[in-house]
Amino acid sequence: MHRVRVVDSHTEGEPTRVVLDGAPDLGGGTVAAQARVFRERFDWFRAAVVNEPRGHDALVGALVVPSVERDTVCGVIFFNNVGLLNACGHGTIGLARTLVHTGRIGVGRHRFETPVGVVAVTIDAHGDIELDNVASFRHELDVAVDVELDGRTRVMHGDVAWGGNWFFLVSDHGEPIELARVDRLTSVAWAIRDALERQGVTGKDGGVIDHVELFGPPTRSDCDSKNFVLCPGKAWDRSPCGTGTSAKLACLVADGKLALGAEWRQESVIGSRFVGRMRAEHGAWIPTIRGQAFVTAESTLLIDPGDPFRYGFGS
Ligand code: PYC
Repeated sequence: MHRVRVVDSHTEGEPTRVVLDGAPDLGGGTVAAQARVFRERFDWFRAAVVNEPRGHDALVGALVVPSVERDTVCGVIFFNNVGLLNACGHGTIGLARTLVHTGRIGVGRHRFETPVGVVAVTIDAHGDIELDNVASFRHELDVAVDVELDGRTRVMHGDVAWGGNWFFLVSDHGEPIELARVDRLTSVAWAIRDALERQGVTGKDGGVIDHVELFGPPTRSDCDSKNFVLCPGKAWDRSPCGTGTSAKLACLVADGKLALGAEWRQESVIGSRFVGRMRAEHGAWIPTIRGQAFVTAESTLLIDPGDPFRYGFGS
């Protein structure tokens, strides 16, 4: 029996499963190098940890690995129902909350190595966690895409931006951002993703835009905007998405709509919230995202060699 020790949490509603023990040895080196080994040789482990029958489509995994960057607590590789993520904002906040829970870190500032750079968290005594994300930027402004939806073609516009993952940020989709409408929002965002692929719209250096973010007016009086974020495996983010909010901040600052240091309060489709702000550092823009995470389970996953569905199904 293969045993995998995990701690589950949610960050503003979006679940994270941190793998603490029982993962395959990825051979050390940088976290980016370990992520390549994970992708090429151990996809079965990814599927076993986050997919059915032990997980579900919205669950994001976080594999704790050794790191090489100076002063880092550890490395982390995020993954979801279809593959590896470059980075994950809600997942980093969930990782920090989990490591507080296990006693590995406490109140203060801590650095983690990810495949796309070093990120840091600051944990305060009240439970809020602030993430200093990787440098974020807008790559392209107001790109028109022909979206095939409801049997016709609609032109929509969006910005291409990086916040640790590649995002297409759309405001002229015409859809109310409501929890009761997530199936419709998923169809719209997926159709936009198809259009990006058909038209060859990518991030810098051909980076695949695998997250689509739809914006609308906030429902909460203490927020500036509400979003719906569709992730690469067609699951929607319950939180406002840490990397997605970072990409949004980059666009707002580039447009002159948000001053450096000013707060942006991003509501999610379920009504949770991240508070973000941007600062300039060494010629780059570094977003800070604040939110809360809560531990929901400590468990040991069992992978039985005799179980025909031990790695899930369909992949
Ligand atoms: O919070 O960055 C994030 C994220 C990415 C995918 C799901 N959540």
